[in-house]
Formats: sequence, structure tokens, C-alpha cells
Amino acid sequence: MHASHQMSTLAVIDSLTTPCALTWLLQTAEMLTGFCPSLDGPHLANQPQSRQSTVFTNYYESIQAHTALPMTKPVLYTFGASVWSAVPEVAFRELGYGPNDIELKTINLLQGENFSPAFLKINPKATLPTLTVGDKAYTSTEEVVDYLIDNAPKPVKKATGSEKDIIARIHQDDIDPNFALLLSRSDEEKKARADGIVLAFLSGRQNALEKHAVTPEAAEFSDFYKAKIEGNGGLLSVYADKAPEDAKQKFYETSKQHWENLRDFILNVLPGYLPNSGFVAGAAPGEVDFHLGAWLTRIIATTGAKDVSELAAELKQPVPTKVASYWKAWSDRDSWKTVYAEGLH
Ligand SMILES: N[C@@H](CCC(=O)N[C@@H](CS)C(=O)NCC(=O)O)C(=O)O
Repeated sequence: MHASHQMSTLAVIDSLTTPCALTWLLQTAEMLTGFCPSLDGPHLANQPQSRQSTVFTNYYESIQAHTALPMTKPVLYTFGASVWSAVPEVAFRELGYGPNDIELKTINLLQGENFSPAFLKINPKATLPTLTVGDKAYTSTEEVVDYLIDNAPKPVKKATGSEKDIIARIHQDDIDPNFALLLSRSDEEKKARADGIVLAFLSGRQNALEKHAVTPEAAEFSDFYKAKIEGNGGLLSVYADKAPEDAKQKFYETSKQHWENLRDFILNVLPGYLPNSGFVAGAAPGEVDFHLGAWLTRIIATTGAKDVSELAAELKQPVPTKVASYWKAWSDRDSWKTVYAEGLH
């Protein structure tokens, strides 16, 4: 598809013979892609005839490189309450994609729709976000956002070096933002969570897993279903008050440790990643910020707070200035306001 799109761009350019027409084409390319090669550069009309073909070739290549959008519309599998789906949801808005450039398909995690064999065929990990472009599937947040940036109408700073390390760090299990939503450290917290969304979420998943696991299409994923039914079932038994006392106490201990990890990370590690103002990538958010913004927003959401300052209660001390200023930078941003319009998640 790429190739045929590029061919047609070249065919159009081939049919144009005047520098004026080329200028129009470049301006159109800029409008479409946010790309603008310097029109001051070659001054085609002033070039000797022998140079013009080289100059044109360079322009062909530049235009090709920046208009190589796939003809197949990418499909983003997403869910409104998912922390990691919020990363590409914010990213594609920042990256200048139009409303028709990407098809959004909702996979309801509360009802365990990610566990259907049909979705497992696309992403055997059953996680969101997932992006497909034709036959190719991008099955982790990092891969999805990478693809979106590489093919974006508008350039955004990609993560390199230490920024890649930050992304890897916030995806590690010891500070997992999803477990932060599922954990509880006491009977009171467990009851509040169960009465909220957690019990319904775990039951919905278990029902879906058990329903799908016995179908013929599920046979090739039998190990996956077995492990998930066991893991989700264990958590469900705690929230449904069916777990033995020692298993429940162990869960509380794991949960307390998780908040200790989060607390240490926010107080002692995160400020080291952050600038005094704006974003890690600079004045505008870059790849690393898409991940970090969603992570921080979820952590705040799990405490029931609406603002970063309310994290102080969990941190048992004031929120570090850089964390507060980073939160302000994100929460002032239109993309962020749109994605979190119905509440933090
Ligand atoms: N590290 C993975 C985590 C993805 C992930 O856990 N996504 C959650 C939603 S935020 C999910 O789909 N959970 C479904 C499940 O694990 O059953 C990534 O970044 O892609």
C-alpha cells in the first residue's frame, strides 16, 4: 500500500513541470503532513537546467518520505477507562491525526471483551492498547505509540536514551498503575473498592474467561485461559469475601508494598526525570510524556482525587514541586482535557 501511494505521489510530480507547480505541491504536502522543506533552498528557476533534475529528485525524496501514509486505515483498539489506552488516545490528538485517520474500536474491559478468541488472535496478550494496520498488529503501548509517531502528520519528539529508560521504568510491575486500582490494604479499603468498580470488573472478566475457555476457538489459547482464570479468580475471591483469611492478609501486605513503591517512586525518582516546567521533551509533550502523563493521571485517580495536590495524603508529605508543575502542564493541554473529560482514569 505504501508503495502504491508513493508511486502516485511521484506520478503527480512527474506531470508537473514548473517550479510554481512544485511550490503548490509542497504547500499542499505541508498542509497535509505538517512538513515544510525550505522553499528558499533550491530556487529552481535560478538553477542551471542540469541541476534542476537533481533538485527535483531531492524534493521527490523529501515529499515521499513525508507523505508515505498507509492507505489502510489503522484500527486502534481502546477502552475509555484504560490507563494505557489513554497514551495513544492523547498521542494521536497531539500528533495532528484527523478524526478519520484512525478507526477507534472499543473493547470493553469491564466485560472481558479482550478475552474473546477473536481478540486473542490479534493480540495474544489480550491487552489494550492494540493497533492494527492491515495484517500487522502492534500489541503494546510502546509499539502503538511508536507507530503513531512514525506515521504522524505532525512531528513530535521521539524518546531516545534516558527517555526510553523512563518509559521502561513506568511499565514495570512494581509500580503498575493497574494494580494500584485493584489493590486494597484493609477491610475498609476492600469494601470501598468492591462497592465501586472492582468487584464488577473482576466478575465480568471471570464470566468472560469461563464462557470463552470452553469454546472450540479457545483451544489454541488453553494455557492463556487457564492462567487467567486462576489469577483473576484469586483476586475475585478476595473481593467476593471467599478467600481464606491468610490469603486475604497476604493480599493486603502485597498492596501495602505496592503503595510503598509508588510513594518512593513519586517522591524520590520521578522528580529526577522531570523539568522545572513544561514537559520532559521540552515545551510540548513528546513520546516519553505520553506514557508519563497517563501513568501519573491514573495514580491520582486511584486515590479518588481530582488534583495532584491531593496525593499528599498518600505520600504523607507535600507533592514535590516538579511533579505538581508537570501535572499542571498536562492538565492545561487540550488533548489531555479531551481524553479525561469524563473523569480521571
Ligand atoms: N505493558 C503493557 C500493559 C498493557 C495493559 O496491561 N493494558 C491493560 C489496560 S490499561 C489491559 O489491557 N488489561 C487487560 C488484561 O490484562 O486483562 C503495555 O503497555 O501494553
